[in-house]
Amino acid sequence: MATFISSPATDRILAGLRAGSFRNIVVLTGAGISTASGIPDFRSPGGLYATLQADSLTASPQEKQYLKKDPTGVVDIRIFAQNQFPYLEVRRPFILGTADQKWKYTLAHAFIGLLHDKKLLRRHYDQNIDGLSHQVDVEPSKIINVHGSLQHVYCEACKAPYPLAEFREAVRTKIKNIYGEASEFANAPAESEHIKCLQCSRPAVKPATVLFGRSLPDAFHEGVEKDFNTQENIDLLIVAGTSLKVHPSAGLVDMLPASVPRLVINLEPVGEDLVIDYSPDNARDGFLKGYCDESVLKLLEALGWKDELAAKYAAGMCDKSRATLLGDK
Ligand code: CNA
Repeated sequence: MATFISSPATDRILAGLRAGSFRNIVVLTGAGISTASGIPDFRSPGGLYATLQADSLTASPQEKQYLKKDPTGVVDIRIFAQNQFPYLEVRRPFILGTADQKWKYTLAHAFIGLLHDKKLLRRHYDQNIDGLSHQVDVEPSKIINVHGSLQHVYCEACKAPYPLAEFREAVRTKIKNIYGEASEFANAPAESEHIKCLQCSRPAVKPATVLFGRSLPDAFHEGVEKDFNTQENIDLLIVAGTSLKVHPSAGLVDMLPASVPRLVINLEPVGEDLVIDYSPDNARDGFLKGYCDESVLKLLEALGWKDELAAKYAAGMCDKSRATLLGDK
């Protein structure tokens, strides 16, 4: 259950939203806004890092050893540059599931859509690569895919693009399944085979997502310049479903004047090192502890926006979020 504890900060944020005085809202999101759709995050107990089976990967003994010690290596350029397989084998169901449009947006995505409908959304900085933020009707220029997207594919070595449909087919037919017979994508070759760049022939093709050790897209820096370094002030920052462990995106929470309130919606407190204040009497930082969808529902009810959101977004959202919204759990 989400807890909606009244505090000076949450009261101030709710009052501002009700009165329509926040018209330049920036939202920073992470994997936790998508977990209701069925996509695991990285750092929770059932997430990718905790469940990684390094021994099942096509990798050298040294690489396996490294990944056992540090599972983040699977999304790190240092491993990918020497071996394409750990990334592609781990990401195979995510790549194929996205191709099959398996996952639908959540209540949290719909809430961001509603902010946009109400002309209150200045920008959505989305660290997720699942594309769900584009399923709600938000102008593409309002969304910054901080860590890239699965919808584009390129060669990590020479940057040449690779056709999306051909890449998905190559992942289906050339990359082995490491998730057992029960996986819905179990139909796979017994051994993995490289997917090579059509231009430079190197086995470095992957979705255009940002690996650890790589720079963020220009769109991120341009957005920060437009949103954070101008006179036209952001008046509310909402941070949802992110551990705030990945920089530089996490640093956005620390780029605003102290007068700008911040609302954190997450299972646990995050960003204390970024000076988010969780003391109950602080007037700046509000905290809605619990599942994003449940906290968003409480927000919608407190604001009287629930019916408006349901009318537009209930039909298209994932089953779990729809059940939360409509109360049929
Ligand atoms: P993370 O580090 O895994 O943190 C997720 C945070 O969300 C944690 O604090 C969790 O406690 C919290 N959380 C999980 N589920 C919920 C929920 N239902 N309600 C509220 N809070 C929840 O993920 P971050 O996004 O912070 O890390 C950034 C990485 C993760 C980015 O590079 C992403 O590309 C990457 N990632 C993306 C996806 C996706 O696209 N859906 C999935 C997994 C990882």
